[in-house]
Amino acid sequence: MKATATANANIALAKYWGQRDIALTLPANSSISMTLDGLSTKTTVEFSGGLKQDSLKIDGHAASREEIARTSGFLDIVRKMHGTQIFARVESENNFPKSAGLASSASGFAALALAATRALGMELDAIELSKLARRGSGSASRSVFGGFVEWKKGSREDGSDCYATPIAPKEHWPELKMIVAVLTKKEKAVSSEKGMQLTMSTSPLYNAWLGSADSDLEAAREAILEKDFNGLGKTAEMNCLKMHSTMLTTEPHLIYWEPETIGLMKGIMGLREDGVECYFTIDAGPQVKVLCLEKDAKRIVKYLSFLPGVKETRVCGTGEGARIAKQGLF
Ligand code: 2P0
Repeated sequence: MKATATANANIALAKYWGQRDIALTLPANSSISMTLDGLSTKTTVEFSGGLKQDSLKIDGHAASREEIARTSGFLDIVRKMHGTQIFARVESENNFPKSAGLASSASGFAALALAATRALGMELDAIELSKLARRGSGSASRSVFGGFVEWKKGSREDGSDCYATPIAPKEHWPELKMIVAVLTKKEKAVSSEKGMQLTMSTSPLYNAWLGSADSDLEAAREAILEKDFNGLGKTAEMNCLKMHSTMLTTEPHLIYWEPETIGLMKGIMGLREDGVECYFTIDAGPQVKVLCLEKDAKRIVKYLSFLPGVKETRVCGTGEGARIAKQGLF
């Protein structure tokens, strides 16, 4: 009745923004991501007949009411699949700040999906696990797999064709790195789910986003398969700016950037003008991630450390998918 799983965060290179079905977490567009080796969540789940409700600890602290409600809602789906009604004790640890645009919900729900199903003795295949993780957080469907991953939006109303699959394993492109620059450890004010709903209903640019999502997806997939660094970097950076253009033009405006975020964007563009190949990408938060090749990573980290507001940098390679861990958190 107890199991522990670890999953890594992922960062999208062709991003997901918008849902065609909120209750089932079905996206309006497909997306492609890289699973990162440096950012992970470990989660232990124990179901026990004696519990009167689910409990949740994150990073050693009792979770907020909203976090418990979201986790319980997800566990209800697992309980329904299994045909049980017993509650669970859940503890989770991130090796990076949660809810700050570093994809903690992706690694968190991928780890929870695997740990919770195993704790109940269920052995889901990777595609079923991806569909289940998706119900907790859309991007978690991608963290089930390592390497480079595509999450297909699917077309069925019940979501049965909406899951992630690997494009290339983590060994495919070892020279590719993503430098995560942490600017603030504050949690974001507007959740991605709420932000997406506001964007879809109010941004005049949202249709343009959907109109170019498929061509960005194709370009990113092809660049990954061909290991075309500049092709991938250009596609990812432009795709990120298109997504943020829809956020900026949402009512009320969704400005996930801090002044230091813009400083880093300009810094990366400046480095590129000086001949260093690197590209930025930013999610629903202020942190900046820099796509680069291993040979340039040290120089870029040094440069970033001189820019205002950079608290921490981590050089990440492609990581592995969700897996069972031997050592539990309790
Ligand atoms: C992505 N994001 O493709 C896009 C790009 C953010 C910007 O998936 O509410 O993690 O955080 O659980 O699915 C963030 O949304 O939702 C996301 P939350 P999710 O990575």
